[in-house]
Amino acid sequence: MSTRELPTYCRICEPLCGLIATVEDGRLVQLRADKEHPLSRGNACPKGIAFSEIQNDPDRVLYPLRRTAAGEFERVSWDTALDEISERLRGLIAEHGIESLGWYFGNPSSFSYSHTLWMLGFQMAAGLKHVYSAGSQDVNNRFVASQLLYGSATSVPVPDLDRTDFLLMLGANPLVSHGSVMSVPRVREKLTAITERGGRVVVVDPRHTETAKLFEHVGVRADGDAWLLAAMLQVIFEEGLEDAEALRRQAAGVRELRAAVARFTPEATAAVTGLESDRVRALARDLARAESAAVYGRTGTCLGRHATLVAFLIDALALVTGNLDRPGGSVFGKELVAVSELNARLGFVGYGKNRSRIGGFPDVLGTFPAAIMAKEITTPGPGRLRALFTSAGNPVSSVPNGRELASALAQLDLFVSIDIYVNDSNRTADYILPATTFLERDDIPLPFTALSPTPYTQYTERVVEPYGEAREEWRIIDALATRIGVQPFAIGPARAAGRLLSTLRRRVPGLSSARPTPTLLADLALRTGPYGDLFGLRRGGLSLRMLRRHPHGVVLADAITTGVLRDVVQHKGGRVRLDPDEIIIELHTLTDRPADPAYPLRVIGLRELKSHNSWMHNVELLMRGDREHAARINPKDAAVAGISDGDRCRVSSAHGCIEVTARLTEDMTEGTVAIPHGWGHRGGWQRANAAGGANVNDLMSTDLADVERLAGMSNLNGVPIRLDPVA
Ligand SMILES: Nc1nc2c(c(=O)[nH]1)N[C@H]1C(S)=C(S)[C@@H](COP(=O)(O)OP(=O)(O)OC[C@H]3O[C@@H](n4cnc5c(=O)[nH]c(N)nc54)[C@H](O)[C@@H]3O)O[C@H]1N2
Ligand SMILES: Nc1nc2c(c(=O)[nH]1)N[C@H]1C(S)=C(S)[C@@H](COP(=O)(O)OP(=O)(O)OC[C@H]3O[C@@H](n4cnc5c(=O)[nH]c(N)nc54)[C@H](O)[C@@H]3O)O[C@H]1N2
Ligand code: SF4
Ligand SMILES: [Mo]
Repeated sequence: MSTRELPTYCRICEPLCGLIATVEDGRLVQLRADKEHPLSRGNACPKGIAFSEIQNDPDRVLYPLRRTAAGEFERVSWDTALDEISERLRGLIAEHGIESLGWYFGNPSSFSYSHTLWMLGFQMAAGLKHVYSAGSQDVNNRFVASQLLYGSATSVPVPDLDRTDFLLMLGANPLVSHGSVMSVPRVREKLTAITERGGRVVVVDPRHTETAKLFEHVGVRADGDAWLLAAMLQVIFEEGLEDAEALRRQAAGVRELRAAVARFTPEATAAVTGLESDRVRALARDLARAESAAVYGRTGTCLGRHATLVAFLIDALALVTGNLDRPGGSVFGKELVAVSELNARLGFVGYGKNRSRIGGFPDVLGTFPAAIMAKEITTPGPGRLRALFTSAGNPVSSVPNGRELASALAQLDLFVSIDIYVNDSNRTADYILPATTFLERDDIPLPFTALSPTPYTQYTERVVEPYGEAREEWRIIDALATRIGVQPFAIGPARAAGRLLSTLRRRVPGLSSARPTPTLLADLALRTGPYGDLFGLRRGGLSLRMLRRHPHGVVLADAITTGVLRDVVQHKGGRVRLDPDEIIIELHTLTDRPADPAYPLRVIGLRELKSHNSWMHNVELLMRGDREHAARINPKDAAVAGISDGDRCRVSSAHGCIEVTARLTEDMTEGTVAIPHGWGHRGGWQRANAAGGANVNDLMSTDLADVERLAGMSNLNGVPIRLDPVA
């Protein structure tokens, strides 16, 4: 028997904690935290450790599955599956064109460089239009705000946690989520260090969260952030607290922004924010006067009705107070691979290059709002979505109006899913193709270096061979593409990458393999990137070979370099634009949702330590202790509705209704109810199915008017609801 201990890293969420995998005869026996990882230093959460149960889960899909006429799944060979799928694809493309083909890629895809690269290569080479992702339920508003501010969608500032004196955090709960759109192992320590050195952390959240309990809490009303941020800017301008020097140096359009926020006094906004005007005024003054301050917002600010505006105002507030691109402020990390720069030059993906057939929404980095996917399937006419692939996604559970989507999926001519489970979406797929887990593939976290206040990276080989017949997504995409005559990295804008590759192949010994592979592309991108070894020209620079010699990861710098705004901003003149029409118009027209006595409360999301979106409810270690799906309700709201702790209650919105257990807690501000997403399972995962609960997204709307206009964000927070006791 051979036992090996292999360093790798966790790819469930963004800190990417170092792990040690114990492998016996090709099987994973255990995962534990890696003490030698330079940043996570022996820290990992229960989900990371419990991933061994997913790796070894008997419910995993390990062989290609085909759905029979009776609706059951049967095992088929890879060749059968790929041949049949591509034959049907060729038929559909011949009859309806490539526009009839679409893809939805879910959250775990962003933790696999090879999946992302091949997906993008295929999308561009095939000219796919119907591309959707978890991004419209997560972060696309952030990219659009960056496009408007900086002219560069992929340039996103992160809070400089190690040096800041004041962190204003809106709609984020890093004590549970472990941080998002910032890659920070041991995030709790980083946050408490701020207050330990005399600084402040202020958490703006309708719920008194785990994070808010450690620091200062501002209990904003759900979806009130745009008003709060505008009011803070109003106070700062009115009282002359802005950093005039920074504005002169960095910004254009200050006057217009100042005029647009003038009506948002703390008094005028108090009813919408639920906050006393004195409190908002003091917060604005304190932020402006802090030695340094960072402003950071996450999903709580991304899923309301004004998500792009809110993301925009978050950075505007940092800039106006002189805290953008300076130590301790909101800072721009250096990318491991110069994606933003390359994209600025070659224009691979951007914002508003295309419009969706339904609703005319602008694309965000090549993707359309997932909220319209169902209507794109069911609405007849040219360009109708007829064949859909999902990879690493469970959209029925994660996008608004799950029931509508489930019934639309059943109308597809062809539905293929690449996943590790039969989940709540692909249970009606024609084929399910088994993907490898992250332990079964090599990886390098390409996008995350720029999001880490301490820049670092790590390369890992696979630690076990794929179980059963599981295959990496890129290989599946490659095989399908080849069979329908599409070559990722050969056509369209991707040709540039292909050309670069063939030039380098001629010059660099060892780069001679016939087809590009992810490892080859990653090595190339890394070596020619900002930290790269430039094929020997830069001593100590990065290459995969160098990273293989440091299997626990490499810290690349002590801190993010500041003073880089000129390089970040792509607008002519090199200044941050504070007055884009889209934003100024929205500020002028901003109105609160009219009160509806039928739905007096608002629902928001909630993440729990032992859940991960929809896909870790099959893990025994995480489900112990009778976990159940529950709505968190303020006791006063519960009393009005006639509901007691532990009761079953009906939650209704104008769009649907679900039943869940009620948990009364003073943690909720009055008027707001929190319900986790990702429950109510009907997949092939036995324990998850048995865990009960409901799909909270059945309450959410896909009406075009409810999809945020600028970034196509789904409205999942602050949605009006009513509570009723269940008889
Ligand atoms: N109401 C409400 N809805 C929300 C949110 C919310 O806060 N409130 N949050 C939103 C957010 S931020 C997100 S990111 C989305 C998530 O939305 P999705 O990405 O659509 O859904 P997940 O639950 O992450 O499901 C991931 C799927 O990938 C599979 N999987 C796991 N690892 C791999 C792998 O390595 N390869 C492959 N091929 N498959 C794999 C899992 O089995 C699972 O089926 O949900 C969104 N929905
Ligand atoms: N344990 C665990 N960790 C996770 C995940 C998970 O499912 N479980 N999911 C991962 C994913 S995909 C993501 S994107 C990240 C998300 O990372 P975070 O955004 O940090 O995670 P959340 O816990 O959703 O925090 C959002 C907070 O916003 C608050 N909120 C809701 N509505 C509003 C509002 O209108 N205004 C304000 N100001 N706040 C509001 C909620 O109460 C909540 O505390 O977490 C990742 N990490
Ligand atoms: S916090 Fe947990 S789930 Fe996230 S990367 Fe670390 S170990 Fe994995
Ligand atoms: Mo997410």
